[in-house]
Amino acid sequence: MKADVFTLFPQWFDWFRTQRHVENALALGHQVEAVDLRATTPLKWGQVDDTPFGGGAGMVLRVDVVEAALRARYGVDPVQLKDTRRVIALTPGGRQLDDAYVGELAASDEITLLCGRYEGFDERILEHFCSEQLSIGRYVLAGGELAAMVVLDAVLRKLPGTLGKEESAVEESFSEALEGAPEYPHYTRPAEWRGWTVPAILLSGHHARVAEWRREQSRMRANLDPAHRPLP
Ligand code: 6GU
Repeated sequence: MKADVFTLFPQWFDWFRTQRHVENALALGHQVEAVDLRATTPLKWGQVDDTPFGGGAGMVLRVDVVEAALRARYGVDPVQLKDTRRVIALTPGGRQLDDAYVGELAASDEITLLCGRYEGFDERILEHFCSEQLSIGRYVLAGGELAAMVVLDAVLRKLPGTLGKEESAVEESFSEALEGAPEYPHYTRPAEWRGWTVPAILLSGHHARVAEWRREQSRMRANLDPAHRPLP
């Protein structure tokens, strides 16, 4: 996986790279690169955004600035670029991120994430340079950077070998292995604390029965919690 993040705040991603599973992914040869939109701006004084036509608050990321950044990076017209790789704009109104979407991205060799700032993107960026728009939920962030980190966190941990234990990303909340249901409850030592005990089945050593209990618990959670309905 090679992920390029176009941003006005590339240094934010220095911290992101120090996260354990991100470090692991990088050590395995995966790449996360923050590309500074300001570095290639065709405008004097390093300008990257401008006031919206028609008036209104805030600033809008310019189409010429994003075109220059994409061209410099990939050496092709960004209008064609989006046909050969996923160029994803991070917008509050985009396709909502879920486990299936994360899986699609994790299966891609290369992805590009575009972070808007201030009021967002000139619409022509979205229309002509992007294959899609992605949102991490129905609320508004001040910029796409934190959303990009959420996406990359979720995507990188799906790549084989980035988590401590290989199978830990398979049977987890909302995964196909659990039929889209939330994960079953976990317990560890001490087996009793303030009179709070652990389900006896987990201490029994019967692996098949433990697996059955977990599936049952997961299904129960899916039915009890309307926010965690199973996949259709
Ligand atoms: Cl991807 N960007 C911004 N700016 N706000 C968001 C978002 C993205 N997803 C939810 N809110």
